[in-house]
Amino acid sequence: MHLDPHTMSDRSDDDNDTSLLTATKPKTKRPPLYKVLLLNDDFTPMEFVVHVLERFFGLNHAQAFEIMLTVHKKGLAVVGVFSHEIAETKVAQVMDFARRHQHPLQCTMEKEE
Ligand code: TYC
Repeated sequence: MHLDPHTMSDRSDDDNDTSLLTATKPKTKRPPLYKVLLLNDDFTPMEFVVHVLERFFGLNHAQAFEIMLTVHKKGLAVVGVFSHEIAETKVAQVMDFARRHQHPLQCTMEKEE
């Protein structure tokens, strides 16, 4: 008597618990990336936009001119993809530089899906 391993009083409770398994699953997710977008307007000079792209995004003159033309023709373009903190810094730098030169240039960021 009392030798059956599956009676309620003897059975341990650790072989049918999924919450422990899910709680210890390794997390390998990388942090999200953010696209920095430049928007077209009718007033900011083309040369100013080219300068912004060279100065804050490390593009050479030909690359900067090409992206500026894409924004001018299509309305916007992705000018780089960064961590949240770096993207915020780039947007702030561009917006501040444009404001100081009294140009209406707009720069925004959005999460990359
Ligand atoms: N459309 C502007 C012009 O014709 C040039 C321009 C390009 C403005 C890109 C903003 O993000 C921009 N002077």
